Amino acid sequence: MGIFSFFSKEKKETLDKGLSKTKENVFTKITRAIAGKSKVDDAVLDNLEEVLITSDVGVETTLKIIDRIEKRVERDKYVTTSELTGILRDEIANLLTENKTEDGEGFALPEDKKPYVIMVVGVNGVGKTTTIGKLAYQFKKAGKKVYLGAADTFRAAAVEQLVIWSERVGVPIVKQKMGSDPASVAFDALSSAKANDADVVIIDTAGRLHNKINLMNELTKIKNVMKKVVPDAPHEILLVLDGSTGQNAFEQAKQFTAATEVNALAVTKLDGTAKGGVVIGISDQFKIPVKYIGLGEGIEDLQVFRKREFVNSLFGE
Ligand SMILES: Nc1nc2c(ncn2[C@@H]2O[C@H](COP(=O)(O)OP(=O)(O)OP(=O)(O)O)[C@@H](O)[C@H]2O)c(=O)[nH]1
Ligand SMILES: [Mg+2]
Repeated sequence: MGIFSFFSKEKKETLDKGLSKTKENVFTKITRAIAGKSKVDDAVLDNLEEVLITSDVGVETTLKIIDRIEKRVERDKYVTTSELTGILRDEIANLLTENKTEDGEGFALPEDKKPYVIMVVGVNGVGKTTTIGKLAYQFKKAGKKVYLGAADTFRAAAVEQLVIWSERVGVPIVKQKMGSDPASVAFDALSSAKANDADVVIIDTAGRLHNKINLMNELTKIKNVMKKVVPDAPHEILLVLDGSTGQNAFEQAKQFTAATEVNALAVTKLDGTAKGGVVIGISDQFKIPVKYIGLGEGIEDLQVFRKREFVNSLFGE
């Protein structure tokens, strides 16, 4: 695979390390669920169901997984409990990769959309600005010309935070003063990006406004203004979710996808949480692909979500 090997040893280490708490949690529970049992029977399956639900996989996805394992146990007659994690890993990976979107190949951008416009949305504190910084770094590393737009004008610190990322990565940023119209910042950012022949422009937005209706109206306004510069923009509306909030992330995904045309998801803060199972549920239940996962605060700690590698890392290979 040479230079096109997207899953290097370093990336695997970051993933394994990031998911270690979730992994530990899941393994401890599974060990408890099969204690004293040599064979996978109904009682073990009941326990397993509880393990998955309490690991934030979500009820619907858990039931699908249990159903698959039940079928397998029926087919194979005698399944030992020592085979269980291997089976779990296979069945979850199969479930996620069946009839679903392909995994992304690295941090790629479509060639025919220039500038490719990414609008980043999500409630406050989930990791939007950080994800933008990490994404900008990856795109730049891939040789792309990147522009940032600081359309979170709600707080002064928000603009400053994105300025710091722009300096760290070494990419231009378009900003105005705090309190200015976010749509106007987006307009300027897209205009500059277009005039300078940029490949990609990433727009930060506020997660907190006076209320939810305001927030949604503002996002609509930003979107509409973008179209004046790039008619088919935004190409990507990336919803950022904080994985460490578990089922809450699920709820946010439901609400946002109902209110805006989100077409990509990023799940952050998977390091330092035992709730990483939530990615499995989100990936299974939303038609929108999980494109990126956040595994730390560092510039390198964003990865393209690859289903099988994720499951392999979680359940050991
Ligand atoms: N451990 C960890 N921390 C993260 C990750 N992503 C973001 N953070 C941290 O989460 C905090 C909030 O991140 P921000 O990027 O400021 O979140 P935001 O969505 O832009 O927040 P607002 O602008 O207030 O809406 C920061 O301290 C980040 O360093 C991650 O993947 N892992
Ligand atoms: Mg922010």
